[in-house]
Amino acid sequence: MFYQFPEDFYWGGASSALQTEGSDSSRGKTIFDVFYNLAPNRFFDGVGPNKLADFYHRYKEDISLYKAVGHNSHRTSISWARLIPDGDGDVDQEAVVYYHEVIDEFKRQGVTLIMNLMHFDMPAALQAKGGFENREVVDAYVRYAKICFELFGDKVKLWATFNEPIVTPEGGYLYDFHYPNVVDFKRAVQVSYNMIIAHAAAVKVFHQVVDGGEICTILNITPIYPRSDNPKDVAAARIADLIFVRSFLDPVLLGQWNAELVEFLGEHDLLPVGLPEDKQLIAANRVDFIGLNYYQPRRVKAKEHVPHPESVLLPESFFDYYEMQGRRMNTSRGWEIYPKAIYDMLMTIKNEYGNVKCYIAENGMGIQQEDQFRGADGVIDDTYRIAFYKEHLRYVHQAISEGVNCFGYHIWTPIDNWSMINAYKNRYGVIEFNPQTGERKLKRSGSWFKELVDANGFDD
Ligand code: BGP
Repeated sequence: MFYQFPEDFYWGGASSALQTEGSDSSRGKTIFDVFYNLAPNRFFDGVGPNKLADFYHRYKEDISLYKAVGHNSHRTSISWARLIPDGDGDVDQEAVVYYHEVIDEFKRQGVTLIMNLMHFDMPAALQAKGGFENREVVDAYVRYAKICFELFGDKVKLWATFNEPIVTPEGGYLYDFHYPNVVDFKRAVQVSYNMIIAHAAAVKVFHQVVDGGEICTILNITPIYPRSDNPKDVAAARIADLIFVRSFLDPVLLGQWNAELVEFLGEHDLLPVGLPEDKQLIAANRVDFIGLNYYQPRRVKAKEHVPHPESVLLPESFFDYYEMQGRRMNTSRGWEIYPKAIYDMLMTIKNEYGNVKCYIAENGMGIQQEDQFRGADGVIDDTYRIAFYKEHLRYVHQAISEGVNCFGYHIWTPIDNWSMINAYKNRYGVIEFNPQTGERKLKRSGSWFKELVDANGFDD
């Protein structure tokens, strides 16, 4: 069967400033520079945010490579700390020139840009003031957003406020995998709340400043399933769903907080502090479309012993092997591969959120020690990645045929890149990047992706 996608479908990939540009110029410090200085051993192989692919100097070549693998669209981000090194002060003019050049180059090469404002990379100077726990930092974010819209809004018409905003409270305030390494549920809730306010205020400014533009946020609303029919597991999965999915999805799409979540937080004395006008701000500033990142589902089981109320909230990640072509993919990211969840996620948007326009903003397969799959011709023979994409795209296709308003599919990520704490451990690219030599080289999946886009679909 041939899986045909709609006309003008957005095929492309995603990246972020912090993970690609490099810190060798005047960029201000971010929380990842601080974290790396404090604890380099928390980063895979001790590799920090200073060893990057140097998109900052090589962007023309890299955009050509995106084209070479067929991409007609791309999402990246502006580095807040590059544009405004201390987060809230002077705008760096070198950065303004740089981003204009990058945007122009995307246009010149015919790649439509979706520009994101923040991809986990809070400026260090603002984190020192409390990060998103501090309402003044919300104002600094809105100022940053406005500056970006004013500078670049006549050239870029599609924007995003955040990539996976839940990761900031989840990693920085709950599970200790990102700086500031706080573990405090109440503070995590306050950070989430303030980020939603920041988002809504940025959406408001966007519509005042950018003519004919559309703005989204990009959420990893990973579908959540109970591990069994046991009512305790079902109840735990519902709580995880409220916290990790509905917390952002409801305010950005419905313009209101999820009532069940508010009740739950109230019962556990976790309610955040806000201002009376916040409700109205959220209600009046819903997104124009939504970006959806999907990697793996969450499978939740209730803890048997619950010493603290929050313990029940911690879903355990589920490890699985991926069997493909006789190879046991135990080198993979360790994330379960469950393609149907991408369909479930899209159907949730259609059935529960008014079928708002959406696109898959990240989907990809991270492989460790990928070098072992290099063929005799020197090319990484990542047929497993091609199979992974096909399995997910079949479900995206099915969702579209059932009426989901999905206009694109972006992979994470075109060129292997550095990642916050995991550095170069998991390789996702359809183009190989060698961190030692700086060389870029198409993998087999890169050539396949180009064929996919040229045909606007695939045969299977
Ligand atoms: C997503 C993030 C990306 C990227 C990806 C892979 O959640 O938006 O920035 O990091 O995950 O993560 P990792 O490289 O840690 O496997």
